[in-house]
Amino acid sequence: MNETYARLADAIEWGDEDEAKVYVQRALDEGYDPAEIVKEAMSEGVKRAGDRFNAGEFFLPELMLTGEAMKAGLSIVMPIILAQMEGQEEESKVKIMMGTVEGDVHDIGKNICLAMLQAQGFDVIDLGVDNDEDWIVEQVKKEQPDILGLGSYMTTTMIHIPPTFERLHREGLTDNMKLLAGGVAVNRRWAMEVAKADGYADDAWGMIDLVNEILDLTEPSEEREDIGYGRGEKVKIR
Ligand code: B12
Repeated sequence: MNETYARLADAIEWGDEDEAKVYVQRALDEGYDPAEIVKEAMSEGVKRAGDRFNAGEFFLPELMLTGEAMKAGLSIVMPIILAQMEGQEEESKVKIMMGTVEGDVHDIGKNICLAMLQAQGFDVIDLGVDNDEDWIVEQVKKEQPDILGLGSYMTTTMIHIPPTFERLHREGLTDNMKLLAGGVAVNRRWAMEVAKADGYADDAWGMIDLVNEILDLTEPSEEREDIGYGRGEKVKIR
């Protein structure tokens, strides 16, 4: 890892908002790719903070600082990422709804996904955080999205995804809607085999590719490890 990325990862890990901004800006000034800055340096910082939490070295206040430092860094780099994406795609009528499941308030990753989907011209609906099954079903009936993405970031909340998906199937709401699962608690195998999702992506960039493939807006890619794509049929766009 280069010197600037190393400092940026440290700033996120140790929850220093000011340094996070300084090193994001420095990485940009040094010509590094904005997406790579998020994926390589910033994600490494949050991962390390999580590892320290697991090791009993960090507690909730430290995680909060890490979250704030991540947001501070993102406030500089995301507008650039979004500006690069805008105008590449036509406005689309495809509606994508996303939220986190019951008991889960981690929203930084979900918000990145939504911002990038919106920049790609999709019509996005943010369900916010901590959505219980009944609420999700009600919102799906009301908004009739083409794609629903549920995020879980903790092993204690991922259990809500399979019953919610099952219920949406049972109530006949998935004939014209695809279901995606994601978030740090979820991996591809669990999403596809246990939750029976139609798709999984391990980051926001993968999610954009996945959505485009599901909607048949791009050619199918080679078999990839970072995204999963299920049931096969394409969504019929209303
Ligand atoms: C910041 C943080 C917090 C902040 C959250 C602030 C916020 N507004 O989001 C605060 C301090 C509130 C918090 C609280 C807690 N946290 Co916390 N937190 C984190 C931390 C360090 C970073 C999360 C983050 O923002 N990552 C950065 C984003 C960009 O990455 P991402 O979320 O993975 O999102 C990307 C992809 O997953 C994907 N994606 C995201 N959503 C979706 C959805 C779909 C459908 C798809 C396809 C893709 C997709 O795209 C995103 C962008 O590329 C993680 C550690 C980690 N390794 O992630 C722990 C972590 C998630 N927290 C953890 C824990 C335990 C907690 C607490 C229980 C701590 C406590 N004792 O109170 C509470 C629970 C709060 C609750 N009820 O939800 C644990 C969970 C462990 C587990 N059991 O699984 C983790 C993993 C830390 C660890 N131990 O390793 N946390």
